[in-house]
Amino acid sequence: MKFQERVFSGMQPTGSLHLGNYLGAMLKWIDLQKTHECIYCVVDLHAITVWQDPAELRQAIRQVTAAYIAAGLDPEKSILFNQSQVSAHAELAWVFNCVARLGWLNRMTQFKEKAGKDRENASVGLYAYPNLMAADILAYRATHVPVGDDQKQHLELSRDIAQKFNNDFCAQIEAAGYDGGDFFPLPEPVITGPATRVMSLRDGTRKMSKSEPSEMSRINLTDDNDTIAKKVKKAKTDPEPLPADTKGLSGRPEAENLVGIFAALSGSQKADVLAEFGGRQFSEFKPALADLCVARLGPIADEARRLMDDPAEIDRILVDGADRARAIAAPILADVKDIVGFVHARP
Ligand code: AQP
Repeated sequence: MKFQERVFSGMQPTGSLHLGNYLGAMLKWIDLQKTHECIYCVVDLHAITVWQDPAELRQAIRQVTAAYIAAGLDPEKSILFNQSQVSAHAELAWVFNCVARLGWLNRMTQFKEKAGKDRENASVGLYAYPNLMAADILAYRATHVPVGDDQKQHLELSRDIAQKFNNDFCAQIEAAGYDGGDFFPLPEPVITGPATRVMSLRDGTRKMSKSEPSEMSRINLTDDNDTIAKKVKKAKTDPEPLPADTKGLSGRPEAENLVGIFAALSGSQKADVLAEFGGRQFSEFKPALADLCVARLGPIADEARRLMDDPAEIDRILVDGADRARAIAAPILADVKDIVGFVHARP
C-alpha cells in the first residue's frame, strides 16, 4: 500500500539540547518541514524512564520547545507538542508491548548502556522505551524519521513491530478495508549528512550526550558565545596537522569529529573542509571552528532565551500542537482498537 509521506521525530527533555541533537537530527527536521507534513515532539514520556525532578522536567519541556522554535521549526507549519498531552502514544505503546518480543528488546544496546551494571534496578519503562518510540511514529503512520545514527537500532525495531502487527492481524486489517494487509508503514530512518554521530569534545570515541557529566564534553544550545568558543578551543585533539583528505582522518576520532562539525555547520562535506584546512594545525583550525559555532549557534541561544521570557506562549503552542496531533492519531488508534478486537466508541 502507498502511504502518505509524513515525518515524525522527537527529543527528550532530559536537559539542554546540544550540538549533537542539532546536527544529528534538527537540521534535517528544519529541511523536511519545507517539503513534508512534519510532527515534532518533545518526548516527555521517554524522559521519565530515568528519574527527573518534576520542576526541572516542566522547565526542560519548555526549554526544548523554545530551542525547537529558535532553531527554525515553525509551529504554524509543523506540529510541535509534548508527548504526554496525546494519550494515543501511551495507548498504542501498550498494544506494541504485546506485539514486540522479549528477545527483540534484549538486543537493544541503548538499554544496556543506560542501565549499566545495575540492570535489576532500571525502570521497566527504560526497557520498553523502543516500543513507545514505535508507537510515537506509528500513531501517525509516519513514513520518515529523521534521527541521529544512535537511533538506527530502535528504528529497525519499529519496523519489526509494524511488520509483525501487519502480519498478526492481516485478516482483520483486510476486513477493515486496508489494501494488501498493510495497516502500518515500515518507517524509514533518515540518517544523512556529515555529522550523524557527533562525538564528545573530550573523547572522540564517545557520543556527545546530555547525560555526560562533563559540561566541556558538549556545546549546549543554551551556551553563550564565550562558553561556546572556550569549549571549542579546549576540545581534545591530537598533535598532527589536519590531513589533506578524508582517508587521513581514519584512526583520528577527535580530528574527524571536529571536521564533521565544521562541515555540517557550514553546509559542506568533510572533503571540502580538508581542501581548505588540510596541512594546517589545530591552533589555526579551532578559532575558525569556534567562530563558525558562535555564528550559527549564538543567535539560536539568544532567541530561545527570548522565547523563554513568555512561558505561557510556549504552553499555548504545545496545547495547539497537541490538539492537531490528536486529530491525526485518534482515527488511527480507533482502527487499531477495531483490528485488535476492543469494544469502544469511535471518536
Ligand atoms: N551525539 C549525537 N550525534 C548525532 N545525533 C544525536 N542525537 C543525540 N545525540 C546525538 C540525536 O538527537 C535526537 C534526540 O535525542 P534524544 O534527546 O532522544 O536522546 P538521546 O539520543 O539519548 O540523546 P542524548 O543527548 O544522548 O541524551 P541522553 O544523554 O539523555 O541519553 C535523536 O535523533 C538522536 O539520534
